[in-house]
Amino acid sequence: MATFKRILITGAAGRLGSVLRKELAHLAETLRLTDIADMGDAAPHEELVQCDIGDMNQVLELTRDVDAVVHLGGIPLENTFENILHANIRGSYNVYEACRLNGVKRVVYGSSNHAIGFYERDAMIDSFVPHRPDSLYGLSKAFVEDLGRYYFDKFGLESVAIRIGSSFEAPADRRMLATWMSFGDFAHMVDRCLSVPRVGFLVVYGVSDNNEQFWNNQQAGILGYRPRDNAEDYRGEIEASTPVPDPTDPAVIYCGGSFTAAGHYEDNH
Ligand code: 15L
Repeated sequence: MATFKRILITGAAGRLGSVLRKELAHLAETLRLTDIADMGDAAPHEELVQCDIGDMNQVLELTRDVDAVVHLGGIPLENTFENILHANIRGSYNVYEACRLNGVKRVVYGSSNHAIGFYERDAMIDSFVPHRPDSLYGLSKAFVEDLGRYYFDKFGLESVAIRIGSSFEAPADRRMLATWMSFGDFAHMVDRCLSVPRVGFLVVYGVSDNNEQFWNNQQAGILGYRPRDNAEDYRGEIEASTPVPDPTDPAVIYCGGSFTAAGHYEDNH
C-alpha cells in the first residue's frame, strides 16, 4: 500500500532516476517526475513536468503538494563552473528553498563520492570527515550536503545525503569492485531513506555489500539498509579484462579515481 500521497523525483530521465521511477512506484499514490530532458509518456500514477530546476518559479510549482523529494537532478559529471553553478548549485538551492516554502518534510539527495574524492582509499573514512572534493562537480556535491545540513539545523527539513559510489548495471572497472552500488540496492536505500520515521540530517555511502570497501558505512545502519549485491561476483571477469593498475597513480590512490587525476576542466572548455 502507498505510504505517501506524492513523491517528487528530480533528474527522473537519468540513469538512476529511471530506476526509481519503476522501483518507487509502490511507495506513493502519485510520482511526480521532473527533468530537463524528455521523460516519455506518463503512466496513470505519474505526473511529468519537464523543466529546468535552475528556475526558482518552476521549482516552486514542482514542490507544491509533495510529501518528499528525491533530488537527483543536475549535471552528473565534471563540467564548466557556469554549468555546475546553474544546474547543481542554484538548482539544488531552489529545491531546498522551495521545499521549505511549501512545507515538504524530507529530501533524499543523490550526493557523490566525489565530495570526498581526495581521501586515500586506505583511510577508510566515515560519514563525518570534512569534505575533500576532487572536482567542480564534487564541490557542488559538498555544497549541497551542507545545504541539507543548514536546512535541517535551521528549519527542521530532514535530509539524507547518499554519497553514491558507482551505480551502474554492473561494475565496469577495478575501482568499482569497491564503489559499486547495484540498482536494486540503490532503490532499496532510497526506499529506506523515505520510510524510516526519523533521519534528521544524515550522510551515508551508497555502495553494495562489496567485499572490498573504501568507506566505513556505519551510518547506513540507521536506515536499516540491507544490501543484497556484491561486486565480488564480477572480480574474475574484471581482473581478466583490465590491466594491473599502477599503485602510484592518483586515480588508484584516492577514492575519487580518475576525477582526482584529471586536470582542471575549465582549462580545456
Ligand atoms: C559519479 O558521481 C558519477 O555520476 C558517475 O557517473 C560515476 O563517475 C561515479 O561518480 C563514480 O565515481 O564512479
